[in-house]
Amino acid sequence: MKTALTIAGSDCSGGAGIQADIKTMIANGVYAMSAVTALTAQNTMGITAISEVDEFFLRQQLDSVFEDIFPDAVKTGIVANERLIDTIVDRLSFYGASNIVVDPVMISTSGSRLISEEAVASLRSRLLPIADIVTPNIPEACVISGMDITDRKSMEEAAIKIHETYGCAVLLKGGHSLKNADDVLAEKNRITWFDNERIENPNTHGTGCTLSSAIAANLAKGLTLSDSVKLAKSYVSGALSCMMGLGKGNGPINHAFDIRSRYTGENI
Ligand code: PXL
Repeated sequence: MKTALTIAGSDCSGGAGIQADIKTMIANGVYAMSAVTALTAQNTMGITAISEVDEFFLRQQLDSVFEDIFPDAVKTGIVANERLIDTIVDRLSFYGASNIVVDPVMISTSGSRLISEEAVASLRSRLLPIADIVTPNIPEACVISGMDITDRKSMEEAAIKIHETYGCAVLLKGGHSLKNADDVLAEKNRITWFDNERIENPNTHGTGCTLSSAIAANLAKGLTLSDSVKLAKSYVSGALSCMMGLGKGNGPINHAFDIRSRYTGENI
């Protein structure tokens, strides 16, 4: 059994963060583990409170996981302050973690600021250099690259710039700002576009968390980076296509869209 670890924040409403990550990892065939960086009180209408865990407790969680069930891949989500980022970088380096996927979460879809200015700086200077792949949306890529991103050409330039600056592969996601779901992957000596039909579902809560966790699960299974991204995008499209429609606001996607068994109550 391949294994993956998410280091991220809890979303009590189940659509994003740790909860989305665990559902995604299970649905993508790996054993899921979690180290919680923050607790959020939120639902599909927005976040009302965030409580960060202290760095010593995060360290205990990471040591507990790595000393026993070594993860084949790691994904990071919300890391709200520099002390937490330092702890993650220190522990992942100490254990020699591989297949590290960084979702550089900064602002929630509902507009809440999720990490401090200082944390953005240390995410760039410390976390990105140890990542295998970073998965910014356009607003996050603008912050990381310092560039304006307005079209495919500038997406490609920004992805290359981030790759050259930090050494990690970059999946720059077009979905947030441009009128398509085309993403560009910049790796060593290679640019790949993933041109996807945009699925007109207003319920997109947790899609970023889901994509990065699916990539981590696929890397854990031994797929190449570009195959991992391709399959992960197809998983997110499937989960969006169900038009699940839970909640009063920006609802979650259906992580279990492809799971049918005697236990789910569906006839097989
Ligand atoms: O999608 C970013 C994100 C990550 N982690 C948690 C979140 C959100 C956005 O709402 O709540 C816990």
